Amino acid sequence: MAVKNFDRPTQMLVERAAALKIDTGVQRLEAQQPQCGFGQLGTCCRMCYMGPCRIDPFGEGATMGVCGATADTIVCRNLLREEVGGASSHVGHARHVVASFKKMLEGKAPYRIADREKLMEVASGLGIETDGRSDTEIALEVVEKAVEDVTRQDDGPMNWIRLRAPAKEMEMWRDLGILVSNAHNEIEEAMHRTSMGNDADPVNLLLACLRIGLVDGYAGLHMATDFQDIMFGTPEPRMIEANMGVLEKEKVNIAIHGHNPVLSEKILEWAVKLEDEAVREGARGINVVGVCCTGNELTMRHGVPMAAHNLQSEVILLTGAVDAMIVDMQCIWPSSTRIAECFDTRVITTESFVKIPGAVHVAFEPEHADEEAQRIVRLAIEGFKERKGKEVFIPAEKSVGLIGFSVEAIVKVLRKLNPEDPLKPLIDNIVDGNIYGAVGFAGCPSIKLRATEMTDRMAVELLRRNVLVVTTGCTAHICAQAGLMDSAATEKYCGEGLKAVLRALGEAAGLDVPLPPVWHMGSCVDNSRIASLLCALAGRLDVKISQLPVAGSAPELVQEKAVSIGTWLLALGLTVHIAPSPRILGSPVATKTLTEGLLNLTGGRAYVELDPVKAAEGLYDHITEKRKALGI
Ligand code: NFS
Ligand code: SF4
Repeated sequence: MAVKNFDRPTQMLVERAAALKIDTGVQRLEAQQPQCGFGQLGTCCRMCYMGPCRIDPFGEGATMGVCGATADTIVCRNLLREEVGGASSHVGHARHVVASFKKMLEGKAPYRIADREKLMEVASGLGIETDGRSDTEIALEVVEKAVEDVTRQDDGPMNWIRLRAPAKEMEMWRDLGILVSNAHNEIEEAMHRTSMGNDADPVNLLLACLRIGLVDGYAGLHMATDFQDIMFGTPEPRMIEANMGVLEKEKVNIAIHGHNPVLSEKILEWAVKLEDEAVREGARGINVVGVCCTGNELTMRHGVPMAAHNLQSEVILLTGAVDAMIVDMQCIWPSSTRIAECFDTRVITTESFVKIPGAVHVAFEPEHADEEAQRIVRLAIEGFKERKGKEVFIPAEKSVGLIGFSVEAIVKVLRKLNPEDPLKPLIDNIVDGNIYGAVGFAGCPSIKLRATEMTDRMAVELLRRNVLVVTTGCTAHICAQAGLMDSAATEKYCGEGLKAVLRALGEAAGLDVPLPPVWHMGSCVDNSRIASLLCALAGRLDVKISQLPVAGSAPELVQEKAVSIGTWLLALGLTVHIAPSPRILGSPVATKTLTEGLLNLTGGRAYVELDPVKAAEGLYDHITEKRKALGI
């Protein structure tokens, strides 16, 4: 087996797998080598049965598919379909949450409104009358507005764009003709457009990519965050532990994995309520730990430990200490059950459209959330009974971090410094250069780039240059594990200016330590929070988002979802760093448009760089240019 250079806990478990003759992604990636060059460049088409067709990027073989489609057409069609995959996931996630919320309002599902203030903020933003009406009446109208965004047949724009998009950018999108009105229609049209014999114009296809980016951002990310905050509460800062060392041998370990907090919130609730049953079976309690994004949701709202990012979602099972891994939707590796069956671990699927051979399926319906959550927790206790007394293998490492940086929480701290104009202290520090700029990290850990510690090394390089880092999703897990959410990291890694700001903010927050240099803003759908912060800053300064000294990065691109999020950020006018390259290099038009041409349309730009130090330098240079243009 090739020796990778993963962090120690991951590496230990990968080696344990090899010793036990269990395959992990490491071996499977090796078995895939060499991976198809046509696929990597995006020049393979399977849209019809005269194909599959492949275009030779060196111009020596075929230059067109059987139907005459060029590399440009093929690449742009493929890119759009990737984005449809991503946007469907986010819109589907939001729709599931909205549906559960509606059932709750109708008295059919055992949930409640946790953040009334957020409900009122969203309602008034949507133009809903709140005076003299009950919370339920108001909330039902909020639901109606959300449903309109997947049903309306007029020219829109979507309610959630009106609610959350910055004004200047909305105008720009109107001029570009990409202001969308109905997420489902857009997804349908993108599939229609890309099927054989429709759109062959690469530029028109790329504009359609921007449309899907907006669908993703507003009917997916923003909508999901808004409803989740209303239903489960808006995150506030708290201390957490991270890494696989949070598993406890003597407790029933429940790993919750996936994305939808409607399920995981209930599991957490019942894990507490059923603790006595676990104790009767000889456990010292029940330990709920978070994997991937639903882990982030529970971490942000309840301080549940962040056990594993996506790459670790299979290796954590090799500890033998996970009694049940409960999954809902997205990012779940089918290999999980094959590893779980070597131990006493139950993998429990819960969604009708997410089943895995070898898993126990407990259909989770919000109406019966309590019964099903109890059943699931009891399955975990059963797993513990079987495991009790057997050897486990838990790498001891764990780190601590301060997390919970919702925009509301950030503004609350800033208000202590300036009650009337809370963004002013932030802006003053940006102008002074104490905060040279900011970069938002999003997305996944890639088995292809984890060994270079792409995310964590980039973060450190940026902090050194006084660039603040905010993060979501699995890059948040990576940063937490690397200790970058601990205040000690501020002293250790930040440039002097940033250090001073974080010390002052720590004091304002009532802590006797600085704030950490990497701010955990939530799950992947909570990239909406990063956008809200940018929107507020741009609004306060009366500039476009593309003028701010900031950038985005998906340092270890894995998922289609990251591609659609990235496109939304491009539509907002951001420079977005991506590694590895999205599958566009086979198309000269796509490559040029996304890396240069877009600058004239939205101000955004895709930037590909696989070396962490160079990537950080590239983003730093970008920030420098933006600062110059602003005259600061
Ligand atoms: Ni985002 Fe979250 Fe993780 Fe990547 Fe998957 S869990 S939605 S896609 S792998 S960050
Ligand atoms: Fe080939 Fe055209 Fe069919 Fe694609 S749509 S598989 S390029 S013939």
